[in-house]
Amino acid sequence: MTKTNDRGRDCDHPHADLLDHYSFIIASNRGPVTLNLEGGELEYQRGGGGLVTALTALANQIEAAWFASAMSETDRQWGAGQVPLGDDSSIQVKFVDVDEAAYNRYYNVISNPLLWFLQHSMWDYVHAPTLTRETWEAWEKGYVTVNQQFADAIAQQIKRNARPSIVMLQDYHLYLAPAMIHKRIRSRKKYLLTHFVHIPFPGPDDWEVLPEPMRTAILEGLCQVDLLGFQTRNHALNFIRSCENFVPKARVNYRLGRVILRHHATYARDFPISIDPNGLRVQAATEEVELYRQLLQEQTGDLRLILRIDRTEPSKNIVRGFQAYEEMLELHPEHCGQVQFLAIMVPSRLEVEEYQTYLDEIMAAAGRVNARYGTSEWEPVRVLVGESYPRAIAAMQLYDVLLVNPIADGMNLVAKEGPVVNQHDGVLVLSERAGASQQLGDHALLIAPCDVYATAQALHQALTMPGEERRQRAASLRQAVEEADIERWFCWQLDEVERLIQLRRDPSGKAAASDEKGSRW
Ligand code: GDG
Repeated sequence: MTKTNDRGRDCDHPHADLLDHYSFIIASNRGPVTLNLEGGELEYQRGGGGLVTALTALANQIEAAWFASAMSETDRQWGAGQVPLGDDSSIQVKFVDVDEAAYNRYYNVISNPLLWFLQHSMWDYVHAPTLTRETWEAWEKGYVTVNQQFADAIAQQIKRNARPSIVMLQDYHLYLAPAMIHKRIRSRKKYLLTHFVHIPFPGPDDWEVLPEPMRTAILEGLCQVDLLGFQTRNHALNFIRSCENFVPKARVNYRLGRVILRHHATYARDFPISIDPNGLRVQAATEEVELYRQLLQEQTGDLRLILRIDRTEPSKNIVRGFQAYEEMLELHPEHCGQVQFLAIMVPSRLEVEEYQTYLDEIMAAAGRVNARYGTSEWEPVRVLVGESYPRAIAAMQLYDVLLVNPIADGMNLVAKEGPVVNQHDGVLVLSERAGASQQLGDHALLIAPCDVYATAQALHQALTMPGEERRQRAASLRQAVEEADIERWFCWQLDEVERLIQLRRDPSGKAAASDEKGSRW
């Protein structure tokens, strides 16, 4: 029987002591649920995106307060409380009541059109970005303002917590919050700051495009974090390189993965994010998923299935995916009438002009393939636009080929979820610029995302691969995901957090010696 302590926690947990003596604070732009008020009844809908998938899997393990932007009047009025997460778990959510105009500038001018595009190297520099007076206003009266509101709310929570706090900030929306929290609470005895960057972190050449005051605020802000996590080792190195280039007072040490600025050390590490395979299997076994699976199966019939699941997001490279499929049908016409490309698209950021345009381009590219190759009996491409995680899981059970071809992606969780629930020994065709390729590349068919021809050949290779090779690859993918699941992601961070706490207590002790060895870096 598992031993539990007075807080109901598994005593055998490798970090049981840490979990018991610290309070956790998570902060991200988007919370784990969206609230809807339906006929006076409050409904909770699971939030979209990979960050939510990953972090909700942790909710079972830690007692945490999760700060997120209020997105609606319902969120604002509801304010704070415990929310259910689907299974038996729940988490305390606190909405930060951000001013609507400030939020719009922070999200729709700075975070997405500027930082997201910069970090995914998605610009055609002849035309973009063009920073205008509006951009500067959005920086000062949007990005700075919202970060300050988060920092104030978090600082208050740190002060309220009886135990010291471990603050886990998430992603590019909150780059300025660490320095602002530190301004509010000078003594670091009350808290330790971690920040995890879910998207790629480019090197100095990309950051150079941002005006100096913005770049400095971001990099110096991140230098107030104690433990800075990235999806890949390269991203962590890019952070150190960027500090070396643009923060003149920073002292960087590549061997230790450390940047020191004004006597404060920031450790940069790679913690490849993952999924909760058991939780996913439980969801996959629900009646709702079963019904979707039956429906999808009826619609697909005997056709082989190529699947992709993404937010309607330019970095996901959806249009080139259809072009590659079209090229495959041209090069290998034997697949005509035998295969269907199912694209499940989750609407995303449609308030940003580029995203609306991209959705139009997606529909046009799919329509083009259907117009060219479709017959009265065969629809080569089916696009399903809408939100339904159960439907996404059902589709993942059925694919023969999963196409994940982003131009750039921090990790890509679909590449990890698919192999866990798939029932057809499906082959993964994976972009070498997705973080997931670091762990899964050996067992997938790797492609350069801009190479439509090679992607077409990879799709053909996947569809014609002998059964035994499919089985082996599928088993290896599953194993790689199981071995480095979301629990490992969390534990890697806690290992480092414990080491940093030791280092604070005893700067010349054992933790310092492991620092010299570079710990797991
Ligand atoms: C960022 C980084 C990084 C699918 N359909 C629905 C739905 N999904 C789930 C998927 C998957 C998740 O959403 C999307 O994961 P990605 O990894 O592709 O995510 P991004 O949103 O781009 O997220 C990414 C991730 O953060 C985690 O660090 O991997 O690189 O860009 O789990 O199955 N979710 C909901 N409704 C659907 O219809 N709610």
